[in-house]
Amino acid sequence: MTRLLVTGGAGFIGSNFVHHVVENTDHEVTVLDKLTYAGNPASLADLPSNRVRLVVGDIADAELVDELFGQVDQVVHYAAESHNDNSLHDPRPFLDTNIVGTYTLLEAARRHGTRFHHISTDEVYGDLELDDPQRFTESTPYNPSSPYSSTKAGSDLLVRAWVRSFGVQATISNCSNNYGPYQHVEKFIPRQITNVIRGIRPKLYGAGENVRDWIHADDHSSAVLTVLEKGEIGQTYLIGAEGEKNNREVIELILSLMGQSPDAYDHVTDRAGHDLRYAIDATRLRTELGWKPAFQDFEAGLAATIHWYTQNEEWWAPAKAGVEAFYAAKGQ
Ligand code: NAD
Ligand code: TDX
Repeated sequence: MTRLLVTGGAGFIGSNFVHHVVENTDHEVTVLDKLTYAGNPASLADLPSNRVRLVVGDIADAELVDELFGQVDQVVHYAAESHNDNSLHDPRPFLDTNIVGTYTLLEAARRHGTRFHHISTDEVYGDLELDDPQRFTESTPYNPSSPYSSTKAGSDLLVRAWVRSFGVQATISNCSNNYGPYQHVEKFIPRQITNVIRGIRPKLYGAGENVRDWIHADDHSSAVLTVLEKGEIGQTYLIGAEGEKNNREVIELILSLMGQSPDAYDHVTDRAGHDLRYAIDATRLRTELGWKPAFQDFEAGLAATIHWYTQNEEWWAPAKAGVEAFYAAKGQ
């Protein structure tokens, strides 16, 4: 039995990871989460209290972080400000959490000698042309575009420096776009699903040619567990499941799966600096660590996600009106 500290475990991917850990291991989990607008204790509510404990606090609180590192064997660091559109509106919290928060955790990992896994994103590599035959690999140079992705890139570089300079026992993974249950309604897929449920037309930024490489959050979780168990200290692993789709295709598929006409959506103001395409080559993770995704069929995974939002309106309804007001003020 391993005692895990999961930062950001009340957010979208962190809570999916905690469910995955409870179902597939005998680990005990302490979640450290500030419960920002993006954190929701209801995402952990059905988990056994003898396996999962929630501590409400900030990863930049050095005293609290030090105390918690003294109680666990390994740390998985999901906590972040995660939404690009918010980072264009107000970048400051992204610096405080993604940079200073990660620094605070690394200092504790250094003091305690704790195994540390840092969760990051493919957005640190910038974007690709639509017809570029190459995909991102572990050696692609960093070239982030937004305040969000630049602070994630900064946090990755801090981890690498703490490994090299101080011998911190850390690994990094950079994953592509996740979908699944418990994702905040500000994000693309849940926003469109809940729009359709509410009778609002889905909103596509610009022409919708932008490509994202979709992976189910549960496959992200199994990949992270694999890296924790078999990853080599100091290494970076890219996580992806060959899920490239452009936004127009995704919005049309959501509409069709929900029994609507596939063209019943609006084109709205594009995102400033909008990255064109992300695409992951996960060869290292597959060949060196033997990982493979369980969700191979995007349409089936999306249908299950639509079903979850249809069945769990009380989970997302409190955030919906505020999110739509934020977007409406920007013509989105
Ligand atoms: P999210 O916004 O849904 O959740 C973030 C969680 O972190 C929330 O529970 C929030 O309360 C918590 N948090 C924020 N600031 C905190 C602080 N200072 N102290 C403690 N807790 C704090 O984000 P997500 O989409 O689940 O992303 C989780 C991680 O995965 C992030 O590091 C993100 O960069 C990375 N990632 C996300 C995706 C994606 O598609 N969403 C893809 C690749 C990587
Ligand atoms: O209403 C919308 N309409 C739309 O066309 C929204 C909210 C988004 N979009 C577009 C923008 C993107 O091209 O959909 C795509 C996906 O948008 P987001 O859900 O905001 O995700 P993205 O910006 O790609 O970033 C996500 O994946 C990488 C996560 O939010 C990040 O945390 C992760 O690092």
